[in-house]
This record gives sequence, C-alpha cells and structure tokens, in this order.
Amino acid sequence: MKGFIFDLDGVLLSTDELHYQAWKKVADKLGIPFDRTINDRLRGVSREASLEIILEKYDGRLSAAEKEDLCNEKNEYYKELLHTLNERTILPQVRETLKDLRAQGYRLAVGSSSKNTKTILQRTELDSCFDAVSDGNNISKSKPDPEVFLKAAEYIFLDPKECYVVEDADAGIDAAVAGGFYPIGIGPASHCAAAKLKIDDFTQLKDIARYGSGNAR
Ligand code: B16
Ligand code: MG
Repeated sequence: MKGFIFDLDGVLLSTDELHYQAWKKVADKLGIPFDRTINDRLRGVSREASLEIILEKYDGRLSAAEKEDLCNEKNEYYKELLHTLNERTILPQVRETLKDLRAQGYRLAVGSSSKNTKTILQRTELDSCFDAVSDGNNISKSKPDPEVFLKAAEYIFLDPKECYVVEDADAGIDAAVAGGFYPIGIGPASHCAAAKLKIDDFTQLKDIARYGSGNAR
C-alpha cells in the first residue's frame, strides 16, 4: 500500500455534528422530525441528497427552486458554524498521525463530498498535511459512487488498490469498495459489514501503515 485517502466530516474532525445542527434548523422550520439517527443517513451524502432524506418525513410538496433555497439556507447556517473552527479543533493525535504516515512515505489525500472542504482545511491548518484534495467541487456523483476517491487516487498518482480509504459513513465504505480501494471504517462505519478493517482510534492507522492491515493494534 502506498497511500491513504481520508474522508473529512466525521473522520478528520467532528463537522458531522455541525451538519446536524444546521439541518436541524431547517427541519425544525418545516416541522419535520429530525434526530441523530436520521442524521447518520446523511453521512457522506451530498447536500441535495441529504435534503431528500429529510423530506421523507414531510407531508407537503416543494418545487425544485424551494429545495434549492433550503439547501442554500442550510449551507449558510453551516458556514456560520464553521467560524467556530480553528487549528485547535483538530485533535493533536490526528495531526501527529498524519505526520507519521507521511514520514513513513505514504501519499495522503482527502476524499470528501463536501463543497466546504477547502475552507475547513484552511481554517484548521490541515491543508499542508495532504498531497491532494478531491471534494464536492470536482465530482458529479456523490458517495456511494466512487468518483471522489478515484479522483483523489489520480491526484496522488496511485492505483485504487494501492490506497486505504478511511471513512465514517456506510455510503463512503460502499464507494471505496466500488472503486477497488481498501476500506477502513471508523466511528459509525466501524459497524459497517463492508469495512475490511474497523478501528476505534485514529492513531491505529500508524500501525496499519507500518505493519500492514493484519497487524493493527
Ligand atoms: P456540503 P464527507 C459530507 O462530507 C458530509 O458527511 C455530508 O453530511 C454532507 O452533506 C456532504 O459532505 C456535503 O457537504 O454541504 O458541505 O457540501 O463526510 O464526505 O467528508
Ligand atoms: Mg464523513
């Protein structure tokens, strides 16, 4: 293996909680029940597809323009919440693990469905930790389609079979499998049957990198 591709929201940092808070405001306004269980289904899924999942519990009908307005409104709430991020938001173990992987010679990329990826990486000063970024701005199909990871692999000049993908979402694990990557599940995705390896601590990646996936401690 020669590379790691990291999902952003829910893997490198807890922006999954900020997505939840922003969607909750929209759902409350429309009187739609929305909780963290439903929110788990939004992990890795595009903004537009997330709205469709939330609207499953909505009785009314919305036009395409109204749906677009709701997506924009959610994104404005989300961007306000992103102002709370800074370099201290990233757990020291995450930064230190990324440095360790790079020192071992691995190429590192981000593979995220989010169109806010670059803002988040800059605000948290994580941008210098990666060789490439593939995100919601350079894809036409969101996870579980493998496009975002295939682009990330291309940007670091590696074949999918040479890359681990680290994901918190079932949709992301499915995308990794579909693209021919080695999927590692963390957080909610550590229960995902399709994850070849399940970890509960980001720092375990150092041993996986050093000794191979059969030797994670
Ligand atoms: P945005 P990831 C995903 O990021 C989030 O998990 C998902 O909840 C969100 O809807 C999607 O990005 C789009 O984000 O609205 O910021 O463009 O997990 O793939 O890093
Ligand atoms: Mg995620």
